[in-house]
Amino acid sequence: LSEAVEEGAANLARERATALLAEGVEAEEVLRFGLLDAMERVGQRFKTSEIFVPEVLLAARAMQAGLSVIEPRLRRNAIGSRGTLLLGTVEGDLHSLGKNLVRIFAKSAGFTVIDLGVDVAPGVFLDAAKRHPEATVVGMSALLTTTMPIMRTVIERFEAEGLRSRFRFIVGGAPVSERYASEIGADGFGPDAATAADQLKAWASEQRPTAGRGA
Ligand code: B12
Repeated sequence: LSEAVEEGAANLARERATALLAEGVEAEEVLRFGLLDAMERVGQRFKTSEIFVPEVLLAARAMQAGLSVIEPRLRRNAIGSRGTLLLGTVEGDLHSLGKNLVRIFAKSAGFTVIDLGVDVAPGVFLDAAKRHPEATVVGMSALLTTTMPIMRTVIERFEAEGLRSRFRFIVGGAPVSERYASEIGADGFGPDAATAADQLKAWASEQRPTAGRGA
């Protein structure tokens, strides 16, 4: 499976992921050793200019194909809705895989996820917040150092519109750190999708944020 992902062979990735599940391999193992490790190697080869954007794009498609096969298994423990998360990759940024994993893990932890997609402008997060009064968490993904600052802009726009106190903000993506998260006024950071889901669960078991927090 990891070879199929590295080679960007989406159909093969789908077939192999299906076969692994049929053989009884756990979805979490397929994710870790079949998909994430492969994408890690793709990242390394991209960094050293051994491969270029088209190959990375094909690998990403193959990873997405594998992800869609294991998604129902990863979600099998879902237990009704614990809350609603607005999720998106920020404006100018087209990286979707990490965000999609956060979506899958959040859903399997029992959250309803409104996935706003990639290249999400601050105004789109705001509109979604207004359209979904049940939402209490905003999750933002950024994979580029040039798009990370948009996360701060989003939080500032929520503050300006008086919506900040309704939400907790959780941020993530390869260049994002705990320190950066606190610098921009986010409430949480997730180095990976599993940690993100743990944070959501911890917040869900607490009370909603009180008015004025994070101002
Ligand atoms: C795949 C990929 C692409 C694909 C994306 C396809 C897709 N559909 O997503 C394509 C080919 C489109 C692409 C394009 C570009 N890319 Co690119 N890409 C990558 C690559 C190789 C892997 C990223 C990935 O999907 N990883 C797998 C996922 C699962 O991991 P993840 O995203 O980090 O997510 C995990 C955590 O970060 C966290 N997480 C993620 N989001 C969130 C959100 C929340 C709320 C939380 C809590 C947690 C969380 O949980 C996730 C799962 O555990 C990285 C290399 C790398 N090491 O990251 C470069 C990388 C991010 N890309 C890079 C660059 C430069 C580009 C381009 C500018 C290249 C170009 N010259 O055009 C363009 C920019 C396009 C744009 N405007 O967005 C650089 C960024 C450098 C920088 N410092 O900013 C990197 C680091 C590669 C490098 N070393 O140079 N890329």
